[in-house]
Amino acid sequence: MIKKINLTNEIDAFNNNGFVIFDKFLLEENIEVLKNRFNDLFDGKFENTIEPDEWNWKKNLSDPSATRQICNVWKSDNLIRKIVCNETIGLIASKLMEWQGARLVQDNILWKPSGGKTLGYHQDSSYIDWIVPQTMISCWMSLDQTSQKIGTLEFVTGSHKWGLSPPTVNFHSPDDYRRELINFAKDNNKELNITYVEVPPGGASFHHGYTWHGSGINKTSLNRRAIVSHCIPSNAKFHSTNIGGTGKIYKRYKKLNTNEMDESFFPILWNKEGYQTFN
Ligand SMILES: O=C(O)CCC(=O)C(=O)O
Repeated sequence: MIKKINLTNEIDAFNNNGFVIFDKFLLEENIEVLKNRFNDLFDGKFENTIEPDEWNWKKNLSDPSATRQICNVWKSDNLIRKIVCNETIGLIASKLMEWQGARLVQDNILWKPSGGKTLGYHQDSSYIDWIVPQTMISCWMSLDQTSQKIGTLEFVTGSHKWGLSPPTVNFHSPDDYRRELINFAKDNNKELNITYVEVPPGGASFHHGYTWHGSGINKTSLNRRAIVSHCIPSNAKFHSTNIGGTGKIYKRYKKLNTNEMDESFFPILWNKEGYQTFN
């Protein structure tokens, strides 16, 4: 599924920049299969008949030029589960964040068609005040050749050192996808140095949950599709009271009388004892 990777200079690069980019990550043999799977999933055809937790874009109902997104597809599709729960992602996430292990908090599949609209700049960790500690790392895997022109994912270099702001209000299709970022930079006297994730099909990036990121309009005639595995520490717990951001959906998986997270809903990808929920 995923190429084995030995981290060398990437740990320093991640600590300095708040992200790291791999040209080769998903094995080539997966790419066409996954593209076909995207057609089914966005048509509402789910292998396990279970519906994903968030179905933000629905065919014939939603804006056809919006970036299409479905969240927690791993529950609906076994191939997506094998990708987003892959132990290599958990291992790299843990090494970069210096965690004892990593678990999946949520996945996304994203499809930005030709002319597809923006995703507003944001910091992923701002959406998880319902988790302790409020920290995250995300692995973004591309099925297509990406470029600035296709509206690829973009990061503000070093912005993981800027602390955490409240969640972005305009996430889906804002006219000015950098507005909240620019306001923050002005108010806090920060310089913006933007890096575009330009990778071949199967390339990937990992970004820190505090790293500001977003993406522009797809100005090409081609599709831009990606799969994202958002990870938290394997020993993370539910916050006993907070319910901001995505908590209004995912806190439904909190059991009575405990703040422990159940691996049935938040699977372990890798931990230093060698355990994985799915292998
Ligand atoms: O693919 C994109 O444009 C945005 C992805 C994103 O926000 C993420 O992976 O956290």
